[in-house]
Formats: sequence, structure tokens, C-alpha cells
Amino acid sequence: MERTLIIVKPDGVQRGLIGRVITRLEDKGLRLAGLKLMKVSKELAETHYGEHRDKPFFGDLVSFITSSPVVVGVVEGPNAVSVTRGLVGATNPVDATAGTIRGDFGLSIGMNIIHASDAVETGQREVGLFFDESEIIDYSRDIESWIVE
Ligand code: 3AN
Repeated sequence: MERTLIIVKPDGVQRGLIGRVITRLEDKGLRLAGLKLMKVSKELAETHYGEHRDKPFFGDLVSFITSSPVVVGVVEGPNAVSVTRGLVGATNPVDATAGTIRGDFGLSIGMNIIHASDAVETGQREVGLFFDESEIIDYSRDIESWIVE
């Protein structure tokens, strides 16, 4: 079963969108295997966004994600990485298709509500950065057989 990491960013938490964002993932049939509210440290933010270290917006990215609490989740399901990215929408909410989370809730690239891992290997790395194995729960829901053949 594929796993991905999602982060409801500070803007999503401040705007009271936690429930609506997570509902969209659940509505699709994806399953939460881990979930917590936390403040991201500067060190964790710099590691998480390491691939953007040389970009001009890196400093803003780190200060934004550390500015206020976030909700992080481990999301499981068949093709969880690409399915979640599809629900999230394009990086810039102005370009994101209506019906996606960013397309429906955002207007600014710096405040685009949610992060979701962009590849299977990234998902494994990012889940490991934000969660101890003991915080991830392996279970199945009674409804599973009505979602996945
Ligand atoms: P995504 O989150 O869609 O995978 P990435 O990985 O290219 O996008 O960028 C990571 C984050 O960096 C984005 N979610 C966004 O908040 C921020 N970002 C990306 N490009 C820009 C930009 N040109 N200006 C400001 N912030 C940006």
C-alpha cells in the first residue's frame, strides 16, 4: 500500500480548513495512517525543503512553514502519491483547476494550503522525517472492500 505525506500548512490551519482538506482525502477513499498538529522547527523545515535550498524563495518558505502550527498526515491508498497530488492541484493556486484543494481555496503561491509528496520515494522520506514508526497505525476500515476491489 502506497503512503504519502500531507501537510496542512499554517494558512490552512489559521483559516480553519483542516477538516475540509482532510474530508476531501477521505471522500476519495484514502485512509489516514497518522495525523498530528505540530510546530515545524527551522531544522526540520530546512531538511524538508532541502531541494529548494538554492531558490530565491527558500527563506520565505522556511519562515512561513515555521510561523504557526501545521497538521501533518500519513495518507495511504492505491497510488496514494499521485491521487493525492491530483486532489491538491497545481503549485500556484491561481492556475490550479477548480475542484482541487488549491483551486478552490487559494490565491497565492506562498500560501497554497497544503503540501503533498511529489513521488513515491519522496513520500517515504517525508513520512520518515515527520513521523516515528510508532505514530503510524496499520489498520483497515470495515468499508475498505467497498472502496478498493
Ligand atoms: P509543490 O508543493 O506543488 O510540490 P514545489 O515543491 O515546487 O511545489 O514548491 C514547494 C513550495 O514552495 C510550494 N508549495 C510553494 O509554497 C513554494 N513555492 C514554489 N514556487 C514558488 C515561487 N515561485 N515563489 C514562492 N513560493 C514558491
